[in-house]
Parts: sequence; C-alpha cells; structure tokens
Amino acid sequence: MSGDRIRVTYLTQAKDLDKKAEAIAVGMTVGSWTDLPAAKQAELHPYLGEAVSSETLEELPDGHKRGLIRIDYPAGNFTPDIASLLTGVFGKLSMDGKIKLIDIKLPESFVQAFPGPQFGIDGICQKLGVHDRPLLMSIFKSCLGLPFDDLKTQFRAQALGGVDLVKDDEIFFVDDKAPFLDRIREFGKIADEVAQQTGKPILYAANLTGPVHELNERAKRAVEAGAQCLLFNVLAYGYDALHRLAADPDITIPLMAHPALAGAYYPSPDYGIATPLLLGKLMRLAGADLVLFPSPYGSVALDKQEALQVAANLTDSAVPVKQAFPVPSAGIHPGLVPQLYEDFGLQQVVNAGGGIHGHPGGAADGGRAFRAAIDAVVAGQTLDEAAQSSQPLAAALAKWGGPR
Ligand code: 1AE
Repeated sequence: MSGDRIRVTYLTQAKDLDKKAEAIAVGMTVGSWTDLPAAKQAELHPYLGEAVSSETLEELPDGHKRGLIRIDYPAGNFTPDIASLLTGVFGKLSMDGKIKLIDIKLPESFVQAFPGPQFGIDGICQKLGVHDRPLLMSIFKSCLGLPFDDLKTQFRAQALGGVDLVKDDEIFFVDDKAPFLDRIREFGKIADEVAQQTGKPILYAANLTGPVHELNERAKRAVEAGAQCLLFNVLAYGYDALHRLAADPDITIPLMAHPALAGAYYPSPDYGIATPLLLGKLMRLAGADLVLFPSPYGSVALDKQEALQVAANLTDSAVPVKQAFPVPSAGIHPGLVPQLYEDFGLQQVVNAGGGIHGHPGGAADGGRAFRAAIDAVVAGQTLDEAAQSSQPLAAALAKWGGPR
C-alpha cells in the first residue's frame, strides 16, 4: 500500500478551482504546509494530499466557477475501512460550503483489504439455479403489526407466483408477532413446500436489526436457523457494520443492502455524496451481494445516468471483488420490464412490492405477471404478445399500462 494513492473527485464552486483543490489537499491531510519549517515538511510529506486537476463545468454569474476537482491522498493515511476513508476525504469538508463527493478511485492494494460480496451475482444465480434471465424479487408490503399467520399467507402467495427472492420490508424492526428467527424457520418451511411443487428454490431475506454490537451474533443465529439471505439497512448502521458481517466466516449467506436514508445524502446537485459511489462502489466494497437503489422510472426516481452508473459500479469486472446484483427499485410494475431489461440487462433483480401485491388477482398472480413479462423480454417477445397466453400479465398491463 505504501506509495499508493487514492484519487478523489469533488464537484465544487470557487473563484479559482485549482487554489481550492490545493487548500483541500493540504487541509484534509497535514493541515498546513507553507508555514512549516523545511524539516517538518520533509517529515510530513508522505502524508500530504496533492491537487491533481480541475475542470470547469460552468461559469457562474457571481464570477465563481462550478467544476470538478481531483485530489490524490496517500493510501497510507487511511485504515482499510470505509469509516476512515469517508472521514478522511469528506468528513469536515462535507460541511464546508458547496461541495459534493463524486467518486473515489482506490488502488488494488486498498481494495484487497475489503471483503466485497461473498457470493456476488454468480453465487446467487447458482443458489437459485437461474442463469438465463433477470431474477425477480417480491417485497413484503406491510409486515409491522400483522399476525404471523397473515405473514405466512403473504409469503406463500409470493412464493407461488414464481419469484426468486422475497424480502422483508426494511422498516420491520419491531417483530413481536413474528420474531426474526421464527420467520426464518416458518418461511423456510413454506419455501420448501412450494419448491416441492414448483421445483424452484426461493431465498427469503429477513431484516437484520438490533444494536450494532449484536448484529453479527444475530446473523449467526439466523444462519443456524436456516436463513438464506439477510436484508440490512446499511446507511443507518454504517458501511463498517456491513463490512464486519461480510467478513465474518460464520455468516455464510448473501447480504442484501437496502438504500434507506440515501436520500439524506445524494439528491442535492451541490452537496452530499453521488449515488454511484454511495450505493454502488461503497456498498459492493463493504460486502453487499445485492444492492437496492431507486430506478430511473419509479415512484422515487433517480436520474437515469446515475442509476446506470450505480449498476456499472456494482458490476465493473475490473474491480477485484465479486460483482454485486443491481436491484433497481420503487414503483416497478410488469409494464416496466422491457425498459428495465433494455437499461440494466440480464444481470439485475426486478424488484416490486406494490407491483406484486397490488395485482387484481393477488400476490401470486402479481409474481406470475412479472415472470411472464421477464420471460417475454428475454425471448424477444412484446408484452402484448406474451399477455395473450398470460392472463395475469394481461390484467397487470390493464391496471398499470404497458411499456413506456
Ligand atoms: C428504493 C427502495 C424501494 C423499496 O424499498 C420498496 O419498498 C419499494 O416498494 P414498491 O415496489 O415501490 O412498492
């Protein structure tokens, strides 16, 4: 790692972007430079950041420039964890006027200290025995406060619809009526029963919650109870909590990252952290096997180029950790499947809550409608053609409309 550099790109505003980059490079590393005696400068030089370049994107009416600046930080300034990285390149700086963290390029020596996904796209496809189409996931819509029997009924209906994965709602923390380990055992039994009928395995992602110091222990108990996958609210707990789960040799199941809280970081053009880094690169590095993010078309839409870049960062084969599954989410219904396929290709998980449970025929038909839509796009058929032999798809298109 010695001598390696971490290149950080920021979007900011200044009269002189180069000077601003210089001030940040020094301020975020050794603190002051020109005032130091020569001997001190020599001693601190290995820790000093370096302004690399600036690129003006816009001249503003007040004489400032809006543009990108790039700074190299010595990799040795950081311990190999995302807490150190984010604090070191953006901690105090994030509060210092208009500045947005756009990207962090890490040297391979640094990346190697991270777990990355334990299973990744290939491992999950192998678990499910599906290699030739996008996967389909259903989200429990309402978990909180419901009797366990209602949840079992919901789970069975979702499973019967032919989905590959079912995930808890991310707000399911108070689970007094359907405790975490009981859900894992009981839904596991239902998944097995359905698999005997359909021949198709299903992964249930239970929401991993609790105090941060108990997470690994709870995850291990989940594995012992037969858990197939865990959902985790990464940003609420911190990337390092995910890192420690992914790096734990006893937690031998895929981890699914929910983007809850991401909207507190990314929507401003001038502040925060850009989504390709926030939900793409860092989630993968910390060990998420699947990552949910807002799709470009749904109810909480993300800019299309950003959503594509999130997916590109999750799957970039040049990065020396396994690929994570992109899960573009929110407001997805079967009529959007052709657009999802065109934009995100084969290696994605089509994910829907309302688009499954809101189907006029119920959740099982919701799953069937999506499966018919997915099979159609992979076979090069239109949804209208496929709807001729799939009543659930015809009903979904009548309710939500067809391709955009
Ligand atoms: C971006 C997160 C999406 C999510 O968590 C969720 O519950 C989506 O639900 P639907 O598909 O919009 O009903």
